[in-house]
Amino acid sequence: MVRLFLLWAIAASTFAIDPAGLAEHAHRRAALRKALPDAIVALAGDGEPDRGGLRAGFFQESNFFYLTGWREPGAMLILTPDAEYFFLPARNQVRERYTGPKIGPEDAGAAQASGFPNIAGAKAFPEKLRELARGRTVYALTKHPSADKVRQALDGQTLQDAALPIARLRMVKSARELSLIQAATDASIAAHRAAWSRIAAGVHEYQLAAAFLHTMLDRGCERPAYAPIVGAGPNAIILHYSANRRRMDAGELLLIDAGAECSAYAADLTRTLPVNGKFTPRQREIYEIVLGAQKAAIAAARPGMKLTGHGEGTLNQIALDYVNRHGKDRNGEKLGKYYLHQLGHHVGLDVHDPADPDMTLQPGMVVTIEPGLYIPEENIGVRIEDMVLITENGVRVLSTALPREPGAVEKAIRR
Ligand SMILES: [Mn+2]
Repeated sequence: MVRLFLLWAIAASTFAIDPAGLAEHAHRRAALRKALPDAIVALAGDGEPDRGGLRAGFFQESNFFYLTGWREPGAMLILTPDAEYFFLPARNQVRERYTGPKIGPEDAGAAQASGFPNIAGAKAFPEKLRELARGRTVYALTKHPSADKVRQALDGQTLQDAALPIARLRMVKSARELSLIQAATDASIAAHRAAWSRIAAGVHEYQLAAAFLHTMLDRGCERPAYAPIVGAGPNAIILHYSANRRRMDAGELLLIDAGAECSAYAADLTRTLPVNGKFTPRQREIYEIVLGAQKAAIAAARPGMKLTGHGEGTLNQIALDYVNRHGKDRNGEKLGKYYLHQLGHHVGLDVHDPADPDMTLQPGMVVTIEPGLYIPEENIGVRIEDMVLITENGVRVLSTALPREPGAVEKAIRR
């Protein structure tokens, strides 16, 4: 009994209650309920990880986290046009010996910690959902495994996908979110610089990944936002290379695409550097074309533009056009065929944050702008990626503290 009491005391002290955060999560739920009048939304958070979870630990499903801020497994949520229902699993003393104390539906303090005045046990979820769903459209995260709990309860009723309505809310960041994204960006910049300090011929890619991970974890970030990409020479051409096994050599380009997740928010940054501290003339020429394409896209970015796709009014087209107007490959042809991926994506709780592809850029959105050129026959892969906030009349680049001009990059790694 004493032992359990101590565990609860620890739980109460480590589950930080943030009133500003709780108010913001409540505000988001209200906005979603308003966006879906006459419908209900039923969401299950991620469950307690079993065997697979040993590697990664527990992290909440990001839509569920966005709406609740809840960081413990097994919780469920139902939103109706005029009410909210929150469900927590009963406490399990055996499991708590493995994964630590949890807050159960009957615990004093559960309402204060969650911001939901009435909390039911998870066992009550199916029956409550059936009762509320009668004669109404039901939204759930239909592509996420947690929707199985909703399907089981509703047996045969067609579900609408809640992903897009929630994505439309997630696309525009609050002031609080922007400060967390800036903090994740700053930690990632420090971690990139730590990796840069180890660049030298003979060093392995994983040693730079180690320096990146050490610095971001040391600063209190939870995990990398994605597997760090450290690719030298031919590996710089592989877009999502993450084996990080190669020994880098003088004369090669090195591409580092790595970002930290801090207080649940992601950052995503890429730089391309010369292993021996000096670009060859051809490497520098391609680098400057990619940088020029990025600057052209950043200069044109403002509300009303589209980030991806083709045609007038899209930043991706502006970057591609720039590439096609500058430089040539070995056969004297335009470089556009080496521009392999879209210009960027939204960033937030997820490194590839969900987005409505039909929506144009609006103030408060955070996106990456990351043109790249990948020329296998020349062993040249260059990508330059920055985090950009869309403002009322343009953009603010959140990652200017990480050098990107070719001379500044060379200077930063020269020893
Ligand atoms: Mn990216």
